[in-house]
Amino acid sequence: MARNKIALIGAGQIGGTLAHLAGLKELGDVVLFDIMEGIPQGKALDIAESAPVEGFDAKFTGTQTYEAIEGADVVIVTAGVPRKPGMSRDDLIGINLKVMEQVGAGIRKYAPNAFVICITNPLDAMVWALQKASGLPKNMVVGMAGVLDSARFRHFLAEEFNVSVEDVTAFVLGGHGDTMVPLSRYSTVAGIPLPDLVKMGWTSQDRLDKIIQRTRDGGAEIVNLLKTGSAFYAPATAAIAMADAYLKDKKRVVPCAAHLSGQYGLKDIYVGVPVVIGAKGVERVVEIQLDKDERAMFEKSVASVQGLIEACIKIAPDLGQ
Ligand code: A3D
Repeated sequence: MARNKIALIGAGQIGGTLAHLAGLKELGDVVLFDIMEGIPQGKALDIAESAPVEGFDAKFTGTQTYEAIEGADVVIVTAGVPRKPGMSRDDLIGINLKVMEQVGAGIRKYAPNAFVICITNPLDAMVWALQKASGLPKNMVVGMAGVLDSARFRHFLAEEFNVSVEDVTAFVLGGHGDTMVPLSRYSTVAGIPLPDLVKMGWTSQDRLDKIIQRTRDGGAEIVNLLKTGSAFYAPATAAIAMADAYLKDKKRVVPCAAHLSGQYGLKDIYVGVPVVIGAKGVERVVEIQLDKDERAMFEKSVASVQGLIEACIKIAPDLGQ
């Protein structure tokens, strides 16, 4: 059986980390594509040279040509620019939309059967544009955000309760951004929902609200610390978990920016919802019941994603067809 092939479009901070993780986990051979000459080649060689020490077998190739991604099973897209302190994710739309059009054309030509995971920001609008530009089936194109956002929430909760991160589950909905909707009643410690933990005196509602806000601002917190880019270790890990679910047909239930065609009363939009990922890509969108407050927060988040998609259509009217 041939090894899987994983194409990484964008070999920057996240792209390099993705390549290293894909190697360590032996997910397959890795092709790093970037417009910057030497960067993907240098990272590919550096990671290949770590393989004898770690003891993993995978081939790493750096390239500036789309032909090299031919036949990829998974494509993970980080191409574009990240934000700097003071910038919102939405400020990136002009540059990154053009990048999605180029990348989409490359995927359409050389990797039309791949499962495509978009990470480029502003996430929900960019994955929408990437699906349109690539023409791939909607269930085969997803955005990574919810796995990262819920991992941030889990980390903060585990610290608050002084328990293992493994026993904390967290649930977030909506767009990746300031309007994301962390859902307390579906987030648990070993199955005990957060509102019950407040009643049990493990934390106060006030402290929980602060953790929720910190989760929403999780990306900005890291941008402000790094000053020269945005988070890359946790975003890469999150996308690799999604690739792994697809390649191994794990049928994992994870929050992703997925295409909606009527679910949650929405059409032709990508937004963060729980989905099942298996060998057929997004195999199912999980529709949960939202209470009045949750619905209102979700609608606010959806409105902000819709605004970004409209901005994309203004810049590139063809995508709206
Ligand atoms: P960075 O280290 O700058 O890497 C981006 C790479 O893309 C660079 O090496 C560029 O040369 C390359 N690139 C630019 N244009 C093209 C093009 N047309 N074709 C191919 N490659 C190109 O950024 P990063 O890796 O830190 O972040 C990548 C993206 O992910 C940014 O848009 C971030 O905002 C985004 N991001 C998203 C999340 C989510 O949770 C969704 C988290 C963190 C970062």
